[in-house]
Amino acid sequence: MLADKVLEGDIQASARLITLIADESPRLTAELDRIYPYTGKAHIIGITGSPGIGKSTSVNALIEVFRSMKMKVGVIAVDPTSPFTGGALLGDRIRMQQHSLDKGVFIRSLASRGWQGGLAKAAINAIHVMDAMGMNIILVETVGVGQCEVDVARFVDTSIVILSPGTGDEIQVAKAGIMEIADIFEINKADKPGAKNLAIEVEGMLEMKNFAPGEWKPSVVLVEAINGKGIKELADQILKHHEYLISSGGLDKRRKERAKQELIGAIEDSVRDHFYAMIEQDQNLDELVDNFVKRKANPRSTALKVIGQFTKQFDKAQDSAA
Ligand SMILES: Nc1nc2c(ncn2[C@@H]2O[C@H](COP(=O)(O)OP(=O)(O)OP(=O)(O)O)[C@@H](O)[C@H]2O)c(=O)[nH]1
Ligand SMILES: [Mg+2]
Repeated sequence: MLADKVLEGDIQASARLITLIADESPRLTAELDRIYPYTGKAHIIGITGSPGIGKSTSVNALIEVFRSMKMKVGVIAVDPTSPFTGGALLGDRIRMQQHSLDKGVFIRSLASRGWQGGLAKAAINAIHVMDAMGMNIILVETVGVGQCEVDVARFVDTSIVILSPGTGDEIQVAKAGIMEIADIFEINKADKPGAKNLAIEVEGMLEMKNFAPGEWKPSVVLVEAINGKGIKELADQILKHHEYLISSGGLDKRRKERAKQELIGAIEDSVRDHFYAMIEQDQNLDELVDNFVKRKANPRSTALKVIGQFTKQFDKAQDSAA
């Protein structure tokens, strides 16, 4: 099993397992079952922001800081806009190549095949693999374009949102509810005019929110990722947030919520699989559709009928599996 090698920290086996995840291989369930008990140790950090804002440059710089602290660092670059073999991620790979000989750094990309929900799930499973192989820090880079980064954000411990001056991003942030997911705001490209004003603006937005005593108030850090400026401060805030999560009990809360989401996802998957398998085999379905088309039955009652049939067959399948 690949999973056994993953648990020994084997880079090649881990890379292959992540490929299986991307391919949605049927072998996956058994492999993931094997590693699951060994997950939950890593500090998972999400980094999101518009295309070209400096996510990869920041990740690259953060790798250096965490490596100097002797931590092992995993990176997952999630790209919902390009296909699996797309060129967009190549740039990231080249940029991060300086770390390619370092055994304490493991970088993988996941790109979309057009099914967003699947991509978030793939990212979460890739996080599990990196966690199980012994990475202390896992950085997850997602482009802030839609639902996907919000989905992934629910699966991280610390969420960094990058903004930069002159992009009009702050309006997007306020609108898209990203304000709610950020634990740290990184104002990148601080070498450009307007960075300080943007930081003040974001701090102003934060002032309008009410924080309970002892609650984490998102920090705003000015960074020039390209020159490594402010990266140490960013890393300090990341570690400070982790300490806060541990001391406040927030980490357990987030992990419980995550476990719940994963369970719901697993239930949905398994119901969907059985359901489609049943529909494929069911001759009765044609008749139901006909009645439906001829307006002899309405959609809701037809659906309930089909679900009733499904439940019976599902029970039967469970009995024979037991
Ligand atoms: N002036 C300036 N440019 C920067 C800074 N950080 C990154 N850049 C430049 O911004 C461009 C995009 O950087 P990336 O790190 O690839 O941005 P990204 O957010 O990962 O981009 P995608 O993954 O394509 O969404 C590159 O040309 C970087 O050199 C900075 O602090 N200042
Ligand atoms: Mg990038």
